[in-house]
Amino acid sequence: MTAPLKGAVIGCGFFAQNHFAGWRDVAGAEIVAVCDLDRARAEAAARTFAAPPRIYTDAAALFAAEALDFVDIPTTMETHEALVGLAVSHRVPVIVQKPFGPNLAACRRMAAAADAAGVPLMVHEDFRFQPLFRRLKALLTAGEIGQPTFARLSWRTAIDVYSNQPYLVHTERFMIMDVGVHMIDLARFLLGEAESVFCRTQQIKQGIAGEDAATILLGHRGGATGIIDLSYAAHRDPDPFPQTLGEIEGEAGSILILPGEELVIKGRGGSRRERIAHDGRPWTSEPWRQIQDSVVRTQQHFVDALRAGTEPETSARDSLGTYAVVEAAYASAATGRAIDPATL
Ligand code: NAD
Ligand code: 89Y
Repeated sequence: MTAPLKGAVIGCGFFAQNHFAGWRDVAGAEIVAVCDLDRARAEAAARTFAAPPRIYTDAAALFAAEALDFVDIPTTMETHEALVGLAVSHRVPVIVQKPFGPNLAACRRMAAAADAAGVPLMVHEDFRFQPLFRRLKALLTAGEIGQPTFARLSWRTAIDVYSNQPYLVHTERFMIMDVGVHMIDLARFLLGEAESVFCRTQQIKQGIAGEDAATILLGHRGGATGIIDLSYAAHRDPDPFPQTLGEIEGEAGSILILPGEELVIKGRGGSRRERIAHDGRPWTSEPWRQIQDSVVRTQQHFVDALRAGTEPETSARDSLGTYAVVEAAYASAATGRAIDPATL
């Protein structure tokens, strides 16, 4: 049997708890070291493993001491360029959480550095690995609804996101960076690249630094129109967090994404409903289960790609397409004009 790949996790905060649980379920990898500026967080993380990993508070010391096959970086975006640069300088393959970087220029610098060094770099973009979106993609690929003509991806909630992720109060590029990146990646995954982006942003909650709602109109290269609507200030009963709802229409049918991970399909195979099942992992819980399942699938995809020597779906190179749309959305919101991401 091939030995498991040895990995380290840098960043042991809120969302990293899902990464630790996820790594325990991934085949072909083991975590040998954890690192956080806050020693208590790294120690707590180490205690969650049956074979406790070594503990670091300094990423440079971690890379100097450990022989690693990969590093996982679930820290916030402003730290990514320095940490990815460190990993690349040690020729250690990286999976880094979304948002990839705070702007397109930073994303391009990270992608170029990894490319020049021949070091694999993947963005942990997990929504497309949710079983629901794998099923949706399979239906589109099979031609169930014909050529897509329209899609709406909707994320509207009023959960108190600020308790678990307090840095979001101070983030100037907020809603589009935090959840918009997931929706833009999904739109590219399902409908292909966008050549026109129009966006309007709103700040509804008082006292935060950035936008907490955004509506983005996409013109896709194949001719389809896409709408992405996002809000952290949408008061609903029941609150659908963290579900992405919406619909896709094609020349021969449609697929609705309803609450409860239900697809309503009218297509070449007739009309029917499908409910998407969870993976049944004992450590997942509502309302996060849909995202938690996708964390493990994202990590497994990274490990499988490393072992096979193939480019992962959300490689740095591919993700530049997502972050060009992000940049275009902010530029559109600032100017009131539609922007072609290819011009940025
Ligand atoms: P957090 O602030 O709770 O955790 C980040 C941790 O990184 C902190 O403990 C901090 O001390 C540590 N850290 C920062 N710089 C470091 C460095 N140089 N060396 C070592 N440790 C360092 O943040 P979070 O809420 O866990 O979010 C982390 C990332 O995960 C964000 O980018 C967020 O957008 C993303 N996220 C993704 C999803 C998803 O579904 N994919 C969900 C939630 C959060
Ligand atoms: O930060 C967000 C994300 O990426 O997924 C869910 C989240 O944690 C809160 O909406």
